[in-house]
Amino acid sequence: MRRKLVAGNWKMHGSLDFNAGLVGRLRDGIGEVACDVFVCPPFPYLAQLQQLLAGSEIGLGAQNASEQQQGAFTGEVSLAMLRDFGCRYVLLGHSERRTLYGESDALVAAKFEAALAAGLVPVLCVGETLAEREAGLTETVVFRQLRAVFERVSVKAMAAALLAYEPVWAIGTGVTATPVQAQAVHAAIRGFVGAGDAAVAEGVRILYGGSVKPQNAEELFGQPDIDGGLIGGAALVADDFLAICRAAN
Ligand code: G2H
Repeated sequence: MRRKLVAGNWKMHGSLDFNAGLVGRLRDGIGEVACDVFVCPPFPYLAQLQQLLAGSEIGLGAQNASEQQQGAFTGEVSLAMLRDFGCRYVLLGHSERRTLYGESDALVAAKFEAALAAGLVPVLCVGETLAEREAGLTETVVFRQLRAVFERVSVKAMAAALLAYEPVWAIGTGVTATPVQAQAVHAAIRGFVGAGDAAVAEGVRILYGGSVKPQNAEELFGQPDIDGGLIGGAALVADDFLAICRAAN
């Protein structure tokens, strides 16, 4: 039985005041939540969040990291730095990184390998665009993104990671994949991992991301291969995020 998990991806939102208010409300409500929860603020707020979350059940993650350990890489943030600020998780290969910032499958795979080596839990994000879905290429694209990672690490390594399926056409658009559409891809992803290692596939948690809201969370999380969610917009509204977390109970 896989324990459900809900993660908040704040993207490029927040301020010192906003974060303090949001985390205060999350801490007040987290007692009614039974699943694992973590939030990923922008880099400059990691230190603030480390303090705000001290002693709480809510974990801390980052939205990206460098595959390099240190050196002349202007603007980059290392995995060791994330660890210094209490991060346990790191999102990698989010579609906004892939499409807006040109991150390739190979770069995401290098980041994934580096995150495991640094002792963080990488959250590998995969997903297809609308054009790819309409061309019948959903599995081709998602499997290609997974294969790039398995060229660098063994399938067994996925036991220490999380997966997130995020159809690009459902991200921030208000359009959600139907539970049936999402379940089909989640099952395919689990099958792909299972071809390498059945036990790892059975244990790995696969989150769904893309316009998850309190109104659709319960049905999505009720699907057999959907183990929780990666939440963007709704993670910025305490009542909505907590309702989504409770839907995973
Ligand atoms: C997908 C998701 C969080 P949203 O990007 O990663 O965002 O819930 O706003 O679609």
